[in-house]
Amino acid sequence: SLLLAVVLAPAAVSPTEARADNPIVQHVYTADPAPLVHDGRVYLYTGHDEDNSTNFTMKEWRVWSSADMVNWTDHGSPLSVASFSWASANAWAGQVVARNGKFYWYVPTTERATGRMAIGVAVSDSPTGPFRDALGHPLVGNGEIDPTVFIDDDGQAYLYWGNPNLWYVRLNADMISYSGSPAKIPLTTAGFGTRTGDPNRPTLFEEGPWVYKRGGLYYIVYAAKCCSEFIAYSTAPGPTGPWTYRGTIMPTQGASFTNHPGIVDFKGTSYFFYHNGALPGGSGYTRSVGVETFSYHPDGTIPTINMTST
Ligand code: FUB
Repeated sequence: SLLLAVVLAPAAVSPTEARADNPIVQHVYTADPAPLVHDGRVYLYTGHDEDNSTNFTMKEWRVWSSADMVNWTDHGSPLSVASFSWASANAWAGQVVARNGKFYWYVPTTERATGRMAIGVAVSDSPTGPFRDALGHPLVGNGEIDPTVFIDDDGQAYLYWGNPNLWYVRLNADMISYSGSPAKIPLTTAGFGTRTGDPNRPTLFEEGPWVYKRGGLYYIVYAAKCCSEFIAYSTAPGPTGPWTYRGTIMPTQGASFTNHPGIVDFKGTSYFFYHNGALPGGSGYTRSVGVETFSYHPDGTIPTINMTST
């Protein structure tokens, strides 16, 4: 049986007192965290693992928010597989980005016509929805998963995604179309570390990319080396590379076999979101999202971050 949620009205806690209780959500299983800082709150977008210990059973995405990283408000599920007329199953790892007063939610889900994963985009006037399918068809097809979106200082938006390859494309200003063809980011060992034991996958990159910029440095954080995934990262001088492997951030996945990163700064503190199987009944298919605080080293590198609940 699951515990009660940490889902209450926001309380007055100063940023220096901020702490995180883990797992953040304790009444349902959650996975694939994607935080968004907007207007003084952290919005946390997650998947929802149904209680099934033998495969991914994910029908909807969910939204939570907090003004203090302690008390979280449950905003329910404003987007599900059923929101996409062309989709049939699998509400996998997405991300929301704000632009021009709208909120765009990029998600991988199964395309009914092909039976393969595809990336759709939903739009809303509010970070908590309701969200509606912006296109009526996938934005990216061909079995692709795990989109992350980054808007650079010059306004150019980039969509990245992938497993086993890592792709990017330049989004147009409307955020629901793109220019040019998707490009493969070269998965070199210098860029993404060395994997042993699988000649088809010489680098550590597995899935779940999360791209952002800090202090002029571009970061791509990702799940490494299935199927005891850890979180690793690479950096680059620009949004399209060249990427340099920087090492492990979170070495473990708890009782899960996947892990999945999301990073934001909020009220002066840096937060690292992840998932594991820490709730009662937790497993690789019944995951829960946690968060840890961390401080960048002066050179911009990220310290090792350990889970405080597993
Ligand atoms: O939650 C389903 C899939 O598992 C995600 O798309 C991957 O990133 C992994 O977490």
